[in-house]
Amino acid sequence: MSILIKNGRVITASDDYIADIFIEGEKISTIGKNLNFVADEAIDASGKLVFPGGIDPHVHLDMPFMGTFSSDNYESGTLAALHGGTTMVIDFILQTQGKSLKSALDEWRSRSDGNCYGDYSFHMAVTDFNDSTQKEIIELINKEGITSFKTFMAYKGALMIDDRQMIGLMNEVRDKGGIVTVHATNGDMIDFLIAKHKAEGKLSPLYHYLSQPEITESEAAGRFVDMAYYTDVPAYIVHLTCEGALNQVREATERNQKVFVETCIQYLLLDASLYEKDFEGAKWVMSPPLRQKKDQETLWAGINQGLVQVVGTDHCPFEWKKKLMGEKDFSKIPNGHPAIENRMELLYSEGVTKGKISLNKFVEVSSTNASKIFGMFPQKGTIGIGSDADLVVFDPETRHVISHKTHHMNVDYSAYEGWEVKGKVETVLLRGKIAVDKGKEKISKGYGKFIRRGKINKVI
Ligand code: DUC
Ligand code: ZN
Ligand code: ZN
Repeated sequence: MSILIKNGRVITASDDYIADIFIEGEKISTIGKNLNFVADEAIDASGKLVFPGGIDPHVHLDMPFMGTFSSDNYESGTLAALHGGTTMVIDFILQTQGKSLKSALDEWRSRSDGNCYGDYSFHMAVTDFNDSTQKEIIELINKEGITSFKTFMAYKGALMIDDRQMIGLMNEVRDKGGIVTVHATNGDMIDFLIAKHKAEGKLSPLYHYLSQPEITESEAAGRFVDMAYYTDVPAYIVHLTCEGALNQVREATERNQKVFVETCIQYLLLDASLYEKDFEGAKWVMSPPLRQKKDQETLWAGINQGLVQVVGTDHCPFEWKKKLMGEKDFSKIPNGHPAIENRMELLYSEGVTKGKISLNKFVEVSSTNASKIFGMFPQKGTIGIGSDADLVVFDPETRHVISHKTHHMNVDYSAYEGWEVKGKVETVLLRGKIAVDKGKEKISKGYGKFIRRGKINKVI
């Protein structure tokens, strides 16, 4: 099977030119001007952008959490991702405290195997680091191609590890060639504030926000950065939201330390005033919570300063009836919001068309850097000879409105309902196959493949 994409404006993290792209099988085989190749299929991309398929390295599909499961499974979640131009996701396996990493991997595979439309990988969340967990790290890296290890500094009693475990894990992961990632918020401070607000009868979604002030994140980010410095492990902070936390990373650069940072689309675009909408604010109850306008400015600047390398989603949707579990107590609202389908178009529309980031930066933070940081480059995340033909043909002019009535995510509201975006995903190719064309899926469930990842470098 071959496909010729004609006359597109090809955008990578570093380039911007008009060319034809010839695809044979799953790979890009030739890029050039006026290619006179005979192909099984041709796509006219005149006037369109062609960029690498998005990589969202932070999603939670079919995840058991807070007494329920996130409402997108591997089928609906990866299909919605493709509709929005994201061809690969990295999901999180959660170890159950007291059990092995292998048993968690088996459990996650039982839900994901054969069910994905898009390509996927896993981060392994280590929630119980002990002598036997330690022995499993090398196996995951060398045998399974799972090279990133997530830690939680919050959610005590379920997911959180203490600093001693963190140091042990960091040493092991550094020695075996992986990367440690973190949900960096201070779990004890947050638990104290949640208990205080509940005791005072303050139970609305606003108090979810007020239980996780900026200091709870900046303190944990600083502690994590220090531990990563001490152990010299490749390190990555997920869903960083605020000025205080980014300043910890900024300060670390002064001692020549490099820590990778991901923010998520919601922290760039939405702010905490949404928690003032009474219970409707539950739509945006997530951890960390939305912050303030000054934090959005810091994050956009951080992207351009090279301090923030990745924009993900932390996609973790819950249907409205599940959010209602916390109607009388904000601490019972399942944390998370839907965005897997909207990330690329929102980032293009709000970032590129409004002059906040360049087109090259858009590609870098939505795809290329995640590929480099998590050991997939140049197979994924770029347009190059020999790379997987994961491509988006994008109409930069068409305007459309986001709505739960038209999205493909399995959730009955949109966190961006009514937002008008400029720019629309038109055709999406995944490993040389047209996966989505003008809103219609062209592949079947099971086409999505588990991607084994390589060892991690500290520099990208
Ligand atoms: N935060 C969320 O909002 N949802 C899932 C997990 C997390 O850390
Ligand atoms: Zn998190
Ligand atoms: Zn998450």
